[in-house]
Amino acid sequence: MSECCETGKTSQGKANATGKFNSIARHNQRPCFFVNAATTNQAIFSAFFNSLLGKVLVPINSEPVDLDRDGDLDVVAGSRAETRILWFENLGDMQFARHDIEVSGLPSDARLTGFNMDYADIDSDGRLDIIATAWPGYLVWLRQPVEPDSVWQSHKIGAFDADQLVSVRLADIDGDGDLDAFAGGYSRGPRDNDGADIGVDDPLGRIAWFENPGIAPHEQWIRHDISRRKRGMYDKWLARDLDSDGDLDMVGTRGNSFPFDGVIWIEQVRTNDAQAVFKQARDVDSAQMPLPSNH
Ligand SMILES: [Ca+2]
Ligand SMILES: [Ca+2]
Ligand SMILES: [Ca+2]
Ligand SMILES: [Ca+2]
Repeated sequence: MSECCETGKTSQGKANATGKFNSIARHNQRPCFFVNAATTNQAIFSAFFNSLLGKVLVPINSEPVDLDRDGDLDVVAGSRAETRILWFENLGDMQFARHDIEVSGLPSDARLTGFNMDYADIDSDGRLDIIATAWPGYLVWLRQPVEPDSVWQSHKIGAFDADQLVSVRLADIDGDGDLDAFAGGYSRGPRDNDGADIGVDDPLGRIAWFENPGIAPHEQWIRHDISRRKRGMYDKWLARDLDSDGDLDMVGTRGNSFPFDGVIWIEQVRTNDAQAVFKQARDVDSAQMPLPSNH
């Protein structure tokens, strides 16, 4: 729509049924749209200005986060085609400086694209770290160095083996005071049926969480599998105690599984007695599957 809205440049307009004045203006040959609150003389509509932060091939994610902890929001981004993550340092006055994040220690077949990331100071050294998905199936912790332009060391948190791990959310799942990682996978078979030839070693839709080992977070985190089915693209999670019973539940999205796609919540249930780790909401759903043979 418009890249310019400046009151006082109105060239045409008419009052609507509420008595408020909707105007379309043209300023410097660029159309502007704004609403004037005639009764209160207070603006009720804000303009949006588009500024270019940087240019990458196939940008796949960008998130505001104070990565250098200097009190202002920077922007962390990922490029799928360039297989890199980067951040735009907030210099003040809405000026930003691009920094590519150089990472070492990734598994040899890992592709770090920044598709999903979360942020926390995992090792309590005062510097914010990044937890990232790395295709095909890795979850990695990237330790921020003293100088963020130096190399970030990668530590493998865990993996989904045959499955494509695509989502992560940090949350204290077990309530022991440290942040765990909740993750989801992306089934790669047919999206509208289970596929008769889809087997246990194909990339399927998995949900699991990784338990933070506490004082030694550089060690591999224990994976707790929740669900694995033929179809499901679980690519976003939020942690909230939805039922207010004192433990964190997860709100997520599910795709690639027509007609079962949608928004879901997974209730955490704690009991002293052993029970199944997952109970599905529907009687009929995509088939549950065992773990792959190389799990
Ligand atoms: Ca900052
Ligand atoms: Ca840190
Ligand atoms: Ca925990
Ligand atoms: Ca709960």
